[in-house]
Amino acid sequence: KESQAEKFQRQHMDPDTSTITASYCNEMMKRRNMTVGQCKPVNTFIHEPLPDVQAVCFQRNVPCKNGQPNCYQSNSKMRITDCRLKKGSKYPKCDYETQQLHKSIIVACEGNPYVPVHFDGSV
Ligand code: PAP
Repeated sequence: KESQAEKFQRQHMDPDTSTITASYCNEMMKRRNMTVGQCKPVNTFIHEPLPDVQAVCFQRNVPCKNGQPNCYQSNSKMRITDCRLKKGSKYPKCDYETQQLHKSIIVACEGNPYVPVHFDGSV
């Protein structure tokens, strides 16, 4: 079974893509199985090395959107791509807007080893 850490990597990690095209989100949301059963409405991919993202669990502790205390904000801005379902897009035709950003990320961490399990947002 897929662990929470593996699920985070499937949903949010894409370190090696340098050129983000307009169809990036449509392709990646499908390839990473986020268009199965329903179109996941919003999702962010992170284009930085895995160790750099894992290190965020030991950076600045901030409150999570759901009020839990296990969220951390990256010291540095990271290259990310936000995928947002377009208005009027209806399953199974999941049509996403692709937006490249350079922002500080906030992740929730759990476990031993203490690793990212949820993407809480970017600031
Ligand atoms: P996403 O939030 O990163 O998009 P999602 O599929 O919602 O992915 O999974 C987030 C997981 O992080 C959830 O666990 P599960 O996969 O076993 O359902 C969720 O419980 C977990 N999690 C841990 N801490 C938090 C937190 N502070 N806020 C939200 N989710 C958290």
